[in-house]
Amino acid sequence: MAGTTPDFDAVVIGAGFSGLYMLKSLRDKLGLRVRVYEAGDTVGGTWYWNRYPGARCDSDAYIYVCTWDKQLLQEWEWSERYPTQPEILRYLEHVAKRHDLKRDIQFGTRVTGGEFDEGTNLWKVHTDKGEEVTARFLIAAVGTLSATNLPQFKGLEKFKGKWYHTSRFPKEGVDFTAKRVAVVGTGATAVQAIPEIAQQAKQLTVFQRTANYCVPARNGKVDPEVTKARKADYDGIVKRIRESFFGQEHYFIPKSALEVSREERERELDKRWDAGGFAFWLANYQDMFFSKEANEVIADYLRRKIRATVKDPKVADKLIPQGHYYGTKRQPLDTNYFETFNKDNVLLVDATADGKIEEITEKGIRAGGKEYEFDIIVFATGFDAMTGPLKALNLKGRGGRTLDKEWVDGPHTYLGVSVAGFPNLFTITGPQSPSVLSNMPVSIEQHVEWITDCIDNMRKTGKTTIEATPQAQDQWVAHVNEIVNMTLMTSANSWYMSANIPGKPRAFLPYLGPEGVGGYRKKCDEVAAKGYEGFQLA
Ligand code: NA7
Repeated sequence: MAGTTPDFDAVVIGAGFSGLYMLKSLRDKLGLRVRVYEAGDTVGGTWYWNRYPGARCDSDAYIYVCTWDKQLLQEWEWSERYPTQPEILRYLEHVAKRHDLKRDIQFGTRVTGGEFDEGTNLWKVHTDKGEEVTARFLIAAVGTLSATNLPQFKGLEKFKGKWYHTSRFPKEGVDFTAKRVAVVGTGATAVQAIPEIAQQAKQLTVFQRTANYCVPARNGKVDPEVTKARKADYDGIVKRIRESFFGQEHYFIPKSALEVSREERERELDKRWDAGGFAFWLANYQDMFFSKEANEVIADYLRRKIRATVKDPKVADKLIPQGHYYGTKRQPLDTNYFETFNKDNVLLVDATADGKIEEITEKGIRAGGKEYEFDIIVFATGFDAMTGPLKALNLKGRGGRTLDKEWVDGPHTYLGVSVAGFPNLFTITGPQSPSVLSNMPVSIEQHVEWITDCIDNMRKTGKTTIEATPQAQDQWVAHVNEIVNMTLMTSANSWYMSANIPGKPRAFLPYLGPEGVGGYRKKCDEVAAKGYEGFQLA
């Protein structure tokens, strides 16, 4: 019966940036009864789980914030350009306290399943604590990089030392002093962790499958005058990042990298290199993501930087990326990453082809026919990105359909916020929305506000269910793919392309719209203005 009163108006899964704001909006703006389930024992999401050495944000802190709390924008003082994990966690704790959010969050509880009941039009949600509750709306605020990818290395159970995945580090930390340590992986996480671990460990061996184009973070204190000016201009900043391409104050150079002189190009690249951060990636020549030739001249600049930094030319050769275009894999920001390979206690193992990791042994890792001995192995092997955390919820939509089956060839969503056949389910920063290709808080806030308005609208118009139509979903999926197929992004074996997980169907996971997050926001607003075009409301 559609009239049955549910236990909650909405269940929100996850208490990171997105879950906290979703709770705040539904509870304090709309007055709904909301329950948040969170597997961790406090708030934070990504910033609760990722405690590895060197973990820090790599968007500038002044835009990696809850822009919905204007007073806090003025009050909070970040200690550095890119705050560390503990500092961001403190910030989110403060947000939760300030808005009295914890009273509606049940911690230490993982959602293990959910079914949409077509009789009552309610979601029935199950947890690992044996609870079963009903809710009108189910909102996945589960994050995009939260399902840990631990490759199935043969023999891991035999290893006598200690091993950790970067996304599940112990709270008390790990002491690497006088230890022989392996790091497996060289993505953005490893690039942050390796220089830190190398400072402590007796010997650090890095197993690299794919070398990455890293650019310097240039972390440090922010000039107080700059901070003051930013605080005075926060309304302007928020407007600009919301309308921007990547949710950042970065803008492409409106020229081809090939139409300018070498001198001019070097000057522009130097500027971005010296500024540090994502400017090199996201504020480069506009054809960098489209033209192989334009991409090549920029990649050449980065290769020269690696050679200039790494003393041993053979090691430099190994650290120079091969086989993918610059920018098509997630940009790691580094602080002394390449310099670290100049240290006597650091060894780089090329874990491709001949040096492939064969197995974990009692003593360490066998790769390329050779056994390396370790006290500690750190797996910085990433995540089953974007679709992984959603599939892990074991949701059943109409007719018992599952995301596993519906997404057998990659994600199918409408706007990345809704899935046909799963009424009243919303996915914050879900697959096929800008999400990981943007500054996350900007995309999170856009989705939360859109979902809040949608639910408010449904209440005012007396609707109980909303679901994407299969036609609108098909059109959106085609649009997402059509746009990205015009770029170089699809050529890389990146996690954006689902290529990091064996057997995961190759598909581009986020949305790279022609006008970025600004254009995507406009599109979502138009959908709402047209009475939720592409959705069926009942
Ligand atoms: P990433 O970027 O997925 O990096 C994982 C790394 O682990 C990467 O170098 C992988 O090589 C490597 N990897 C994965 N599986 C294996 C196996 N089986 N053998 C050897 N090496 C392997 O994850 P991160 O945690 O660094 O970053 C994820 C995001 O979190 C980051 O982009 C930010 O948005 C925050 P590959 O490149 O796949 O060849």
